[in-house]
Amino acid sequence: TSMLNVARVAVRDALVVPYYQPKICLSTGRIVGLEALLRWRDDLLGVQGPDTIAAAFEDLGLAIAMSDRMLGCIADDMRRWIDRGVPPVPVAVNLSPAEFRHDGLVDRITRPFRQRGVPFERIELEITETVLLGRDTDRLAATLATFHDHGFRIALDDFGTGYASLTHLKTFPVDVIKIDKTFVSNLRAESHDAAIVDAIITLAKRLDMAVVAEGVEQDEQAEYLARRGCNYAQGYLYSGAVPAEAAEALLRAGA
Ligand code: G
Ligand code: G
Ligand code: MN
Ligand code: NA
Repeated sequence: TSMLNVARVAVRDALVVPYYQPKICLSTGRIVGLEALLRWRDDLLGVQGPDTIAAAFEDLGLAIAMSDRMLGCIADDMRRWIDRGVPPVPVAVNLSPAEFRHDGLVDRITRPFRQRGVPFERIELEITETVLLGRDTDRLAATLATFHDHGFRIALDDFGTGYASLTHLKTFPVDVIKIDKTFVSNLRAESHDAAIVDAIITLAKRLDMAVVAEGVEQDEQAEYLARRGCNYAQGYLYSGAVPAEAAEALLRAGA
């Protein structure tokens, strides 16, 4: 069955595409960014997310190929938006721990954007704390500093769910903290989650970092976050991840 899986994956590789979820400014309500999220359009299964496919790709040794395909598609989409005069916003790209185990990461990530003349300043690299786990810290700091020097922004994803988060904030060139959606989903004033969210926002501001709340589904959550000074929000309240054409329409309408 493993050969069968390899074959299926190879055949369907061309169906892996980025969808884009808007990032909203909580004070203006405008779209100020997009996050590229991997999707697999399958005729039988419908649209599938990373939960079902990413692990399979990784097991088959195709994590890098999948990432290269995502980056190529994202760079193509951004080039097309520039050419069509779509209001430009930064696009966030998720990097997996597997990618950090391979050499040539900086070259791999920069090439598709350089080839298409997409400015690196428009790319935000999202890194989870699991990427940082068990890695040579000095080497990782140097890699992230190189990305930063190129103009990429660095975001710490799923913040608060990982390990030794606070050390990472002073060791790595972090521009953005993304509050994990588990803290946002039960956000009520006086709750433990509210205390944690408040603390993350305060921390981000003191460190001069932007802060994004993920998984915002209700008006009350957005209002609470805005009141506390959270900069940006993503979530089904605004939009899930949508195909490139729909993202383009959102940018034209809302940016
Ligand atoms: O959008 P969704 O719920 O399906 O994403 C699930 C998880 O998969 C998220 O944590 C996200 O960070 C991760 N993910 C989504 N797209 C990509 C991608 O292109 N590359 C990597 N490495 N992870 C992704
Ligand atoms: O990279 P990251 O793990 O943060 O990816 C975000 C994940 O959260 C994606 O799988 C995305 O589809 C999902 N997501 C986005 N908005 C919402 C939301 O409002 N609620 C929930 N439960 N999940 C969301
Ligand atoms: Mn993310
Ligand atoms: Na996240």
